[in-house]
Amino acid sequence: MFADIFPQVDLNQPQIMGIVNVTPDSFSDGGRYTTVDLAIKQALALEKEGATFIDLGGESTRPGAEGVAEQEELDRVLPVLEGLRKESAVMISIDTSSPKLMQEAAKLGANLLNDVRSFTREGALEAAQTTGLPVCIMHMRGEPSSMQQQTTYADVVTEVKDWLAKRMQVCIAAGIAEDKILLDPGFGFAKLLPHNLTLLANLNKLTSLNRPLLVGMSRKRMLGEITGKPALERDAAGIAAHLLAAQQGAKILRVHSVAGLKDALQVWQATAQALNLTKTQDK
Ligand code: YH5
Repeated sequence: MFADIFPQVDLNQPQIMGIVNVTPDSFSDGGRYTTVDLAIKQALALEKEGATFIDLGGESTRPGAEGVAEQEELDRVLPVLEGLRKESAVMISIDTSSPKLMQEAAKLGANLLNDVRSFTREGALEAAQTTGLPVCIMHMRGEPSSMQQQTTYADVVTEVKDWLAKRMQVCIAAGIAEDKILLDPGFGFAKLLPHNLTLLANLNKLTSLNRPLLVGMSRKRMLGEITGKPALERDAAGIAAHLLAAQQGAKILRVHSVAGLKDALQVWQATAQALNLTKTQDK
């Protein structure tokens, strides 16, 4: 159903996307080298654990975060992309809203443009279209700095679904092929815990948009609110949440910690295979 979007990756099976944040550098040249090198090492380690995608981001979009200067974002992300591309054939996703970074990243061999602002910045839609790369559009309201002041929904599942359908049509009208679009409900973006839980419980309803679903809940506040645990102790909760998403048809699972989720998916897939064998024996 979702053949041929990415070379060598079958989106009919759930895939794991490992998150690599290219964190702020120290001002010394040595600091920048270290940051780039560490980010590449982190990406290769996540690939070894089972990630088929790496999401590279140079801007914090957590609730309340302010934007980063565009040139600084380019300076953070591009050296990591260039270095990782030399060392690995892993699918590289670029988490950015910057049209300039989208275009430069495409030249350096990026495989996916992942924009939490869904290509709404001036020139972003055109930039994305020009690259010819697949794009992920994600539900959000406003900006990360203000989104948690816009959390009123009558029916969150229907509103997110209709918003994604509309935004997909805007992308198609701008010349982006429908079969290059991925969709994401945007867990934690302009949403409170009940909205996030309702979306997770009803994620299967988004599959009728007939596009691959990407989801990211890793270490987010919703998992903290459920478990009472701080960010770095939320990975087990994240495994459960992403497995629930995969069972409802999510195809790319965006996480900080890959190995545990890989195991969980293998247990599910082995069990599903056994169920098929049982059904065959039954008839
Ligand atoms: C996403 O859902 N999220 S950046 C706050 C946290 C932890 C994690 C500790 N980019 C998504 O991961 N791209 C981000 O509190 C994304 N979908 C897509 N497609 C936010 C993030 C995070 C924020």
